[in-house]
Amino acid sequence: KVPWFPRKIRDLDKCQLLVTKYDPDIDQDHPGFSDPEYRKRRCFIAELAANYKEGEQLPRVEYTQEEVATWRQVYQNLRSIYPDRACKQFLDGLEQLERECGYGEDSIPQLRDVSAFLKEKTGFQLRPVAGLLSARDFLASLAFRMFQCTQYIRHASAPMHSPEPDCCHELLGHIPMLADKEFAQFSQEIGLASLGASDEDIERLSTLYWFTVEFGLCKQDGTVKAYGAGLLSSYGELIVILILYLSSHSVQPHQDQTFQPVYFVSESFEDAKLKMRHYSSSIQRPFQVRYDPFTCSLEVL
Ligand code: H2B
Ligand code: FE
Repeated sequence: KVPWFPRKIRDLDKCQLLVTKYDPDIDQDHPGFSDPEYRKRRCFIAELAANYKEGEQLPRVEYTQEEVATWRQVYQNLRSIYPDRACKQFLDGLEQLERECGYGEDSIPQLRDVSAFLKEKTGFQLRPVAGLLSARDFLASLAFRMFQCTQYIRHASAPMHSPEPDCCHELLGHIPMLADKEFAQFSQEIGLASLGASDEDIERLSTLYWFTVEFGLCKQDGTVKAYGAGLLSSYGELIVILILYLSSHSVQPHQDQTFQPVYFVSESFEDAKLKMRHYSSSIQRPFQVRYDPFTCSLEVL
């Protein structure tokens, strides 16, 4: 039996299954675990996402001074090492965001503005999400060029690493890459491959996603550069990628708690895309899907 999957963009309202194990309410190692004020604030912002319905205006969040100060620290630290460590597509995307979308250390960009920016560049759009989304729902939204974005920010005591995705991870790690046409295409293709797939295939695609979109490195100009969002939003990881454990067939369970022990280095984006296509063609499904950009819906053949 084929698992249910969304056919039109409005169906993404039903793709909201969260994984709560890294929430500050549950994970004792979360830097905000023993800070009730932080948990309340995170909960308030997550609630905006939980109540959001497709087609509505994206909620704006009035960030506090403390939140902006955390953002500033993250931005300054990471921004200073990007020129050295990030791939060209990322740097190009980030520079456009700084020029055209108000990216900078002084304020946390609003999802509404970022979504409008991306829509013009690659057709990607954003919707708010209340926390770490299940792999199936997360991947399904990529099929519609929709990226589900958290809107709360990490705890002020740990600006350099967060156990769960937060707006620094999304806005700095993921968004600049989604402004690249080729990468946007790659992301949508992983999404399309996931629709109606078995739990085992979702697990495999999720691993593939993990070693590319989250922790991927690629060769550029004779050195190794980062394009994975988990690296680009974590100062420590971006620094230690010099110490590489190279592996090309890394199907390993991932860990969020510490740094990644294994990285996947691709020759180029093109190469990563071909490998992903090769892999997704091995997924057994009794149907084919085609995305219709005019109606933003799927044709199931
Ligand atoms: N949820 C959110 N909110 N942000 C992500 O970047 C994310 C996610 N990544 N859920 C997904 C899971 C990824 O790690 C894969 C598909 O499991
Ligand atoms: Fe991510």
